[in-house]
Amino acid sequence: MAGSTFGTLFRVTTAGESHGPGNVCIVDGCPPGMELSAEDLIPDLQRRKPGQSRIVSPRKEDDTPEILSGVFEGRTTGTPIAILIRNEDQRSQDYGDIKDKYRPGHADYTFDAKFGLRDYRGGGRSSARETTVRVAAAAIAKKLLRLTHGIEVVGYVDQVGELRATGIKPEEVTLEQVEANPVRCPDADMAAKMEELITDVRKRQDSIGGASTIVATNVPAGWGEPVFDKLKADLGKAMFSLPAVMGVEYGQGFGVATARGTEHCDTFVPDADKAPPIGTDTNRHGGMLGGISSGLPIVLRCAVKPTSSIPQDRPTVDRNGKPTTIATRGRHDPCLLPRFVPMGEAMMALVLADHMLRQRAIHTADQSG
Ligand code: EPS
Repeated sequence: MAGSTFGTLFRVTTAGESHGPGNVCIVDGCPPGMELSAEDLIPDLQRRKPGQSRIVSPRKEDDTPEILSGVFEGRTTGTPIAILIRNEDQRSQDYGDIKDKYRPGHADYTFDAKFGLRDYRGGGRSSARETTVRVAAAAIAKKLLRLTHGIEVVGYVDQVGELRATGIKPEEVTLEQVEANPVRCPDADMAAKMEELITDVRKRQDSIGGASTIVATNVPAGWGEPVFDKLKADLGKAMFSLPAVMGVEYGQGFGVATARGTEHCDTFVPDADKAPPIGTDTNRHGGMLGGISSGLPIVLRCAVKPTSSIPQDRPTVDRNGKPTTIATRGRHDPCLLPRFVPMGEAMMALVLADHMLRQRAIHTADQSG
């Protein structure tokens, strides 16, 4: 399926649209013998689903996953794991008006340009609804990474519009801090301001962008495949495959453009907690050197654009290029960031699970990695 499969050894294929009967994924490559049930998938699906707070889409979905294959007597069998999540609260009539028009800034136009037709209901396959099954698949990846290496992947919101939480230490952020407020910003004071801003933007029938940092701790040194499948290349592809992501940076990120080498390059130091026993005193490199993990936390940050579906009337054109106006009715997120966090974590976990298996594959003889 062109473009719908991700990963090499830990491989995920998704199918489904926002207003069809449901979304499915097939996870191929999960090693046999790992305890797994639908319960393992639920916590992250609950964090991702719409209707969870007053600052996200009010669409009501349970997002209860059904595991259809690949698990026997509570353990993975090593065969493909199929997961189904049904759509339950579609309101396709909301989209009747935009059937032949293009939302500014939306994939409506490019889907039509590509396929010559599109499922216009709720954004079809370009909808964030598709990420349900990615998050389900990644819950398996997260469990595998935790059990084998103690790896934790945690994301958070650090910017909404002009409000930026500075001073957060990425590697110290806990899931509990992130989940303590509906914005998912671990700085509680800033989270309250961000929530107010999102509420205000929604009242004005507008939307707002922001940024999210995703961190993986305990990733051993050595993961990533030079040259085309470097960890930073695969993570970049993973993040850019999510709806609305416009930028990805690692560590010091775009700050490197003004940095001197003497300021940017982290100094190697002995670190007895690592194998090999080497670390760096700072982490401006974002946990990857040469696209290979260094043993330091992997830190990436995504810039996410404001939701393109806005209820205000705006100028656009129809399918024939004739000027008209458009207002989107649907139940849209005024800010994508709070629900972006589990999606970003999911893509990071899928990449890491894939590279864990790839590292294992090249070290079968010496059993390291
Ligand atoms: C979305 C539009 C909205 C959101 C949807 C993402 O869909 P609808 O208008 O049908 O309510 O609710 O998010 C989800 C349903 C979800 O599960 O994430 C979009 O255009 O991306």
